[in-house]
Amino acid sequence: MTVIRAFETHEIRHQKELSGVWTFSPLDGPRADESFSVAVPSCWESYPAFGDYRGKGRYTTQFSGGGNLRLVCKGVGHSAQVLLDGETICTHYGAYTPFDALRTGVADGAHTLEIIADNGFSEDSALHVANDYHSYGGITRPVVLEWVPDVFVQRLAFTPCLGVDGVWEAQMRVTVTNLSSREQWVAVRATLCGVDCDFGGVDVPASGQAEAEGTFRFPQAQTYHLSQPTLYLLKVCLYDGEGRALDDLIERVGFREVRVEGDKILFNGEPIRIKGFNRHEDHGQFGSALPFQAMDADLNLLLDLGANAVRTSHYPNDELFLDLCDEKGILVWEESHARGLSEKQMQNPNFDRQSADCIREMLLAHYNHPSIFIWGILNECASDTQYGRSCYERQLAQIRATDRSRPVTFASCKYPWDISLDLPDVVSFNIYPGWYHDEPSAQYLQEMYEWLQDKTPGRGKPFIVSEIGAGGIYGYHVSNGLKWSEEKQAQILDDQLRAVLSHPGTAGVFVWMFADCRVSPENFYARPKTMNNKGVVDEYRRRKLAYDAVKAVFTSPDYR
Ligand code: ADA
Repeated sequence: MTVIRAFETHEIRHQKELSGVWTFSPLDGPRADESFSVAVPSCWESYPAFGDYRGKGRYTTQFSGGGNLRLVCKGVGHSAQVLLDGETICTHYGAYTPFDALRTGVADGAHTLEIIADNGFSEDSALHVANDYHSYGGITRPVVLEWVPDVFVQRLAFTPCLGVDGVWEAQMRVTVTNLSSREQWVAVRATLCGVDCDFGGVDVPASGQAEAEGTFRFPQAQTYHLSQPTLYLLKVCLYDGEGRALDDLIERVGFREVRVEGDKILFNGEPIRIKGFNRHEDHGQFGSALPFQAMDADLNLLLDLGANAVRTSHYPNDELFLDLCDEKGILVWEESHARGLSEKQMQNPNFDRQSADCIREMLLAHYNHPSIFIWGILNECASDTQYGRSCYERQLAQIRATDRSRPVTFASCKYPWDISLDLPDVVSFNIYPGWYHDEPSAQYLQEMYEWLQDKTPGRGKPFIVSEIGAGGIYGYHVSNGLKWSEEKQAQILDDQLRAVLSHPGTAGVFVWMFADCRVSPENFYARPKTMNNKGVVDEYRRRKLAYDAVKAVFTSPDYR
């Protein structure tokens, strides 16, 4: 079985992981309606017969039980229709965020669960489009079945804050759902760091939700430092009038603060210097459905490379990956889904709704991860047009309405035309000197920096170089300076990295990218092997010369 989270999320609520062997039937193409046994989670591209399948596929399994059932899907690529005993119980768009379906009073006995996944491109899909990464198909993250009582904990939001006397405090909000048709009273209590947190009682309206809020002090709490990432289990429990425990939810939290001051990003009051990597959820063997061990191995390579940060380009990641970042003290730039959309693509009638859903689901699911230090949106979209700007404005406002405890940013490539740099807290640019053009890195960066400071409202804000990079094909060795060789890639990265890290005006850099990834075949003409080959390791994590080049810079005493 797979691992769902890096810690137990319930001691009271009964959960059953539905990972395992399911039946898969493609609904389109020459093998339509044939049946195959497949692993869940997985991508259908991992099966030789479906390596390039684009369309719909039906996944089927059975389970037994009854009562109030909550089905949680951590990720289905990219659209899902979920059916219980033949009846649709929910639909969802977007491969990279979790969703759930609730069914009350289900009769005891055997049940059939079907999930129809669809990775097709059409006007209906504004975010999953032919792109410089692959929109894999299938149930790509775990599926979990939960038995919930009539009143249960929907979610829990934890916001730490350092008190004036140096003692950690936290504001907590518990959302409680009532499935029954009458109002219900419950008491809400939590434990954290040896403190009992009493939220009092809440009346939860029939078929509705209520919130319990409180701010508590934690004199024993140790600060979450990147070098010593101390994590605590926060256990919330609901009780009825007789003091009987009804339901629980456990989150894992850390006490730390992120703040922007002038052109610095402060983590617990100290300026951070980002030495990071962009990473796609992609692996030669597993597609986007990386197992726990492969995620862990990726992060171990990142640490070996001397990196301290990862950008989840260009979509929210599996929460298990975020759990591991929390544990290892790796900073995370988490990004909502969108890459390189033109103004016309942003005008797709589904764009606003699909983006807003993705952002909402990302924030609700990932709010408590201490490693996430910044939220990003809309990589390289139309921040240079009025219409595009209005989308950036809306999306940043949506994030700030939920989370004021982290800065927000977007990675732009619109130098020198960007008209949206007044909007984010942190300004970020993707640059490729030496790869897409020949201007020397240091000179190009300095020109951009002067333009930012002299001509834009981005002046004085922290500035991250969110991408630098160059292509290199694993095993292609020539020393005549030709592009795509490992030698040339290593040389360009060395030059770009030294230019960025020695520039006093930047808060740091994210290398594009960690590992080679597959791209949509529709983009193959600019991408040898139908891959984006800018990884410092290839899709099987074999090291290129760039690995040692980046490691040498990241670990050099010159760039502490
Ligand atoms: C962009 C983009 C990446 C990738 C990269 C490249 O900056 O953000 O997704 O496409 O360029 O490889 O050119």
